[in-house]
Amino acid sequence: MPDASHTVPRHLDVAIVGGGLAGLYAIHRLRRLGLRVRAYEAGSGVGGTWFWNRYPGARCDVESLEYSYSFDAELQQDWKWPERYGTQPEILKYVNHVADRFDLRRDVQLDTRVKSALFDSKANEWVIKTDTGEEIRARYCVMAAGNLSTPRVPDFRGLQGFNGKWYHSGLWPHEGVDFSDLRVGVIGTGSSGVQMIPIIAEQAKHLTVFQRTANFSLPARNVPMPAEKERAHKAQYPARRAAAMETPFAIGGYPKPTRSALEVDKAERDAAYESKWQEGGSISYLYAYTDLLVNKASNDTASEFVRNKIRAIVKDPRTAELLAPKNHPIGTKRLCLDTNYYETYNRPNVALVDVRSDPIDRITETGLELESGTAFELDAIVFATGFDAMTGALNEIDVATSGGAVLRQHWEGGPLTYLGLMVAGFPNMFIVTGPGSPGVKTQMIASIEQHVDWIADAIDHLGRHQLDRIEPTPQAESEWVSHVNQVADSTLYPLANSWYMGANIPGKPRVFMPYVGGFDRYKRHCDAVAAQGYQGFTLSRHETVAA
Ligand code: N01
Repeated sequence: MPDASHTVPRHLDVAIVGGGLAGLYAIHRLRRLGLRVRAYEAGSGVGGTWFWNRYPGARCDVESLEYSYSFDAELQQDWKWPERYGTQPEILKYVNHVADRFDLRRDVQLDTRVKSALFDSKANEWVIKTDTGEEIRARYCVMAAGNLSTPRVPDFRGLQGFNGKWYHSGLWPHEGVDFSDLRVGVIGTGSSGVQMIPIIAEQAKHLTVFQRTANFSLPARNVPMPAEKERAHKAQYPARRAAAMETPFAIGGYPKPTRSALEVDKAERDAAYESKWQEGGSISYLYAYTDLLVNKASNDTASEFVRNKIRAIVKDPRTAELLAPKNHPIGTKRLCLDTNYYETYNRPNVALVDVRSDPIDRITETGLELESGTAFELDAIVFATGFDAMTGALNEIDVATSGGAVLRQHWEGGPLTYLGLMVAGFPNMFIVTGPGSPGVKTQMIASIEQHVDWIADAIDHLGRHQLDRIEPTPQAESEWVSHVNQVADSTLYPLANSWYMGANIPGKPRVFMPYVGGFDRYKRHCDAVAAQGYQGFTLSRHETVAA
């Protein structure tokens, strides 16, 4: 690691934290304004999520023709996605192609973790320090550090003494892992667990899955990209992208539902669910009726349909019942997509263990032990236990101001933002797809582009009006947080203990973090705020003192 502790600070217009999909687009977009920008990335390569999450079976659960950048017409025409849903290696290849094609690499500094960001009010600059000892001074700071980028291994006793190897889905070794002939334990059955379990089961001598919460999963129905589908999609790409902007999930191609699930009889409903089940994909299923995420009785019909599918697929009735989720409505935890997930439990080398009724007590030298004393011999343990979502990455950085504000303290009771884009008391710091934004509930790249475009327009607006400081008013922030909560409370989302609520991290405040009013509504609101002269923000000019 270079020791740059004695080098002079680097001066930028915009410092970007993160070199994933958001950081890269921010470089591209902000450079076009003529700004000096640079992104700081902890990994040794670009790609963020897709750089780190290399576990077996890692694949996007949004179709690739949608889950891709829209900002360049030629890029989206040229790139050929080989399958309906991109695998991690394919998506990482795509991100690297984008970095080269738009000459972004020269402004990404790899192997550099941002440790602190202090707003120097007098100089009107963010002072950023890295683990390489560098100091960067920038007028604006864009936090593009990701929502699911702080992997979390539960605090089990004994892990350090485990004789086998252990892994976390989000920190997977680049050289891959060979589980042949091993007794493997996977802890966690969220999106990552559901994707890796069928593949590890094929390799391992024996696989034990430790499940705390059964999750709903639908078949992805991945296929090689049908040539005609690709041709038709690309022929209408701009219109399809525009149509996606008018949907709650920023994903186009699904007919808008018009009826409540309770307006039709059971036979018709089940036929609709069956057709969605055969089609594959989560949005399609949740879009079957207008009210699946807001009306518990409607949701029950969709939940029970999937539970019955699980009962039909899994041969052992006790295992099937354990896998059939009963403690949350379908869609209120992230709905998983899988390939042969439930079928995997019919394999003779796979066992499911319920760690809700009998939690994991400790990791032993040779495996793990439950509170009841039941022990499992394991050669490898995989933690598919998720992330300190949405706030983890920012809270790991010491974000503060010279006036004494500290972000961790400001967010002690849960994250507070205005539009998910800025925080009161922290001027000139923007967040991409942060808490209070719909990002994680949408096609993420669409949200990234919308957020970064909004941020770029705001910075441009300031420059054109000889202004150099923007921050939300405390009132606008508090009203937005109330609105986010009200919208969440009008849905079924709060009924689940999900990472949306911070529920997976012991001690984290239980606050519903994403905005679930829909991407379409959110975008219109952001546009209106900007059109009304950045309503809810204070824009000002500061006589700056040279550092
Ligand atoms: O993490 P998760 P993930 N003892 O938090 C369990 C995105 N993503 O990495 O539900 C036992 O969803 C925990 O149990 P519970 C996507 O947005 C996308 O799978 O808290 N178990 C849960 O089962 C996704 O939602 C893609 O009771 C423990 C699991 O670990 C997000 O990333 C693929 C435990 C964690 O599930 C996170 O997904 C992968 C403990 N002490 C990820 N602690 C695609 O695009 C936790 N668990 C397809």
